[in-house]
Amino acid sequence: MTETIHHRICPLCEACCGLEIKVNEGRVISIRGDANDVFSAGYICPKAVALKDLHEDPDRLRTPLIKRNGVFEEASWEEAFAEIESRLPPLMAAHGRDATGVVVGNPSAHKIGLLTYFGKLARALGTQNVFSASTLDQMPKQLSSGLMFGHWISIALPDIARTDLLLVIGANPLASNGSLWTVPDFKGKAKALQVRGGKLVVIDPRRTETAAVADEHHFIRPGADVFLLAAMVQTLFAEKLVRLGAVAEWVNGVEDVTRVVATFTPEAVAARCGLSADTIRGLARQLACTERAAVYARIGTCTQEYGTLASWLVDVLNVLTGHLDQPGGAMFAKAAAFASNTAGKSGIGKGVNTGRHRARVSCAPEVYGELPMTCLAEEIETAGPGQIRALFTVATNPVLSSPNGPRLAAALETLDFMVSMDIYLNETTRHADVILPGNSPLEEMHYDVAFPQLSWRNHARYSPPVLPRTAGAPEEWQTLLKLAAIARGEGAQADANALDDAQFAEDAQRLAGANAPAVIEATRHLRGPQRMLEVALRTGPYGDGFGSKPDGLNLAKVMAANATGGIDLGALQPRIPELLRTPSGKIELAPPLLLADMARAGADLARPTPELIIIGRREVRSNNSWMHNLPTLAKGPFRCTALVHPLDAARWNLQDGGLAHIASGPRSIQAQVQISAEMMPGVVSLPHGWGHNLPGAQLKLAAERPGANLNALLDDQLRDPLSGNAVLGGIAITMAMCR
Ligand SMILES: Nc1nc2c(c(=O)[nH]1)N[C@H]1C(S)=C(S)[C@@H](COP(=O)(O)OP(=O)(O)OC[C@H]3O[C@@H](n4cnc5c(=O)[nH]c(N)nc54)[C@H](O)[C@@H]3O)O[C@H]1N2
Ligand SMILES: Nc1nc2c(c(=O)[nH]1)N[C@H]1C(S)=C(S)[C@@H](COP(=O)(O)OP(=O)(O)OC[C@H]3O[C@@H](n4cnc5c(=O)[nH]c(N)nc54)[C@H](O)[C@@H]3O)O[C@H]1N2
Ligand code: SF4
Ligand SMILES: [Mo]
Repeated sequence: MTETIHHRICPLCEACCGLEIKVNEGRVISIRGDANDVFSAGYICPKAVALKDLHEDPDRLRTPLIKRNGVFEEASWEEAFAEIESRLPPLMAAHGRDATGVVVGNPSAHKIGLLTYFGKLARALGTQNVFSASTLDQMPKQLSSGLMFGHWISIALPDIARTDLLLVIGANPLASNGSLWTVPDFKGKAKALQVRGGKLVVIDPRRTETAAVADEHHFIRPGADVFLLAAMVQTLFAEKLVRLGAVAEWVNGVEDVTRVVATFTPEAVAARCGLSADTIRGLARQLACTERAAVYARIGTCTQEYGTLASWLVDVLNVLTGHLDQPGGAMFAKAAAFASNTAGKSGIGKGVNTGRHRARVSCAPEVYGELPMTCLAEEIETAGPGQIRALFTVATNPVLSSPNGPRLAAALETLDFMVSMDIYLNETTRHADVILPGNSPLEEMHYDVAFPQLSWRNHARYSPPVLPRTAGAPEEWQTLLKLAAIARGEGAQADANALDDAQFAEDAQRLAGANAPAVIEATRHLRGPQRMLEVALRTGPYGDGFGSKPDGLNLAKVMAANATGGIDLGALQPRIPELLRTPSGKIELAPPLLLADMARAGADLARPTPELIIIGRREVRSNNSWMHNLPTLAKGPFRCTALVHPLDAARWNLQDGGLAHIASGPRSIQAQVQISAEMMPGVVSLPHGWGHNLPGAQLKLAAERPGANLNALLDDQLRDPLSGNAVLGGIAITMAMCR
């Protein structure tokens, strides 16, 4: 066999870099950046190379496992589905649909099959117990964007190629490679901004890798972003710096915002923020007085008690300074496929609602059909109608990734039945009765469903499979369809492709109405996500309209461009009012739900700051909880360390390299101390996703240096009440050396 070259989008983080992968005799021999990629131009980070390790990892599951008498045994796919069929329907018959629950995790956003078919399983179960990593992450931004612009995917992102001032709050794209913002090579783009005379300003309780390359960095007390942002908005009004610019005629609610921020003067918030009033005013003035400027905020501002308010105020700033939807400001992508904010009537819509149902135990409102992940344990533990007895987990590891992981682990043990779709026997899936493995990303075709909606530039890139699939292994969308069929009582025998044809016929009817027969006929040669992609591309904003716009895109054209780096669809373009889907057809600057919540923040302004608090951290060679078993990433210095400022180390007698006991309320962990002047005094930083020392997991390499589980320390009862998002930082702790 000869060497072949393949082009594939990296599925390991939101940057979606184009890779060039060389294969010989069925083995990957090299992975590097694809210099011809129209979107990422050759950029990669060290994780890309680990795709080879992931593919070859001896611990990666390749066959289903069934637990019998407490021991996992390898099983055929038929046996695994038969086991599920024998156990799930009787449970549903006895206890009802809400006795089931389903959790979906982060890697599903990087697999088209999981993303486009997960909903079919959730619908077939018919349960209100739907959970995802979104409520450990970006739900506040989804909610604030939905309330302001009418759709959760309408998230404004910096037009970095043309901006002259970028204010980054609670994000570290140099380590994370960007989030809710697909921007490969942030560092190169930030450098270009500086070369053309622009400025990068970072606000973070740690002098991060991003802060280190910035022109200005300001420490902020964790959790205080809502106050900083409100005071910046207040400054704009007080100093008459408000300028709505091009979107002026599309903005509702400016007066309400003026009123609600009135008491949040820079002086009033300074102490709580740990920033001087002058600094806060200066930030507002810079933003207002720079022609092309944008505010971008991410997980540090979402995973806190006022996550939705902070996410909202970021866009309030972008609107009030005339930077929303303007070149060089905060703009909206227009994706070629699956772009809900291009569907239906242009410029107006139903808007969004929350609380259509509520969590049984906590009464937390549903948001976009989901309940807070931090409600999962209590929904399993608490007896009564609707108690979760059977759980599906799909590409998620909440025992490590969700606050109070040990409580959740104990709860999972009490389930009557648990099925995990995952590639590892890990801290979460060890609790399952059946594990159904997904395929290596190299074995599947891919097209990003979510990230082109959040990209720094519009593009369409398709990746064919690089390597053949293990014989007999279904694709993950086929597994989801089989599980859905079992949940509907149709049994395990049904053929996944036949199920797909039937479902597609229904979908086509819904989407294309009278044209459904023509759409079905035109896509007869395709199946699964590939068929959905063809329909999405052709009916999308750049599509050929199934022939009505012959120059437009279709799957064949996008596939053909794989060899040449994909299709570039140009720089971001203004999209207001076309993008709006609010009932008013306006930008809702002052949604009542958010205005009302400002009183909660106001009442909290004077709360004293604890002496020592903990926040999270990301490292470029790690990814949430599941890449610590890959040799290329696991080597090198130990990364799960608690960064402590020298003053705090002296005060609490903490020694560099030593093991410290960290306690918060009744919970505690032990972590290695690393003294670092990068930290704001009084703030400790520890990465999440570690703690690979739990019995029953099969992660040989990760277990050698397990690290500490930050989420064993965090309180699962702390949430942003509007979005249901977990609070993952700003938690009071005490620290002392272990003896
Ligand atoms: N304290 C703290 N906790 C956090 C965070 C934080 O900043 N601080 N961050 C939060 C954020 S932003 C997120 S997104 C969540 C992530 O939390 P999760 O959604 O739970 O994601 P991971 O921890 O990455 O676990 C991914 C799981 O998917 C499996 N997997 C990987 N690839 C595949 C595949 O191709 N198919 C299948 N079926 N399974 C696969 C892995 O084996 C693993 O079990 O963590 C959150 N938790
Ligand atoms: N290498 C790597 N890349 C990743 C991941 C990973 O685990 N590893 N995870 C991926 C996922 S799932 C996501 S969601 C993204 C997240 O992407 P980012 O949002 O860029 O995530 P972080 O790197 O954790 O940066 C968050 C920053 O917020 C700061 N911070 C903490 N609390 C506060 C606060 O209260 N206020 C302010 N202003 N700042 C605060 C932290 O110090 C940190 O620097 O990264 C993705 N990319
Ligand atoms: S930054 Fe790294 S992990 Fe993220 S997509 Fe690019 S190569 Fe993959
Ligand atoms: Mo995330």
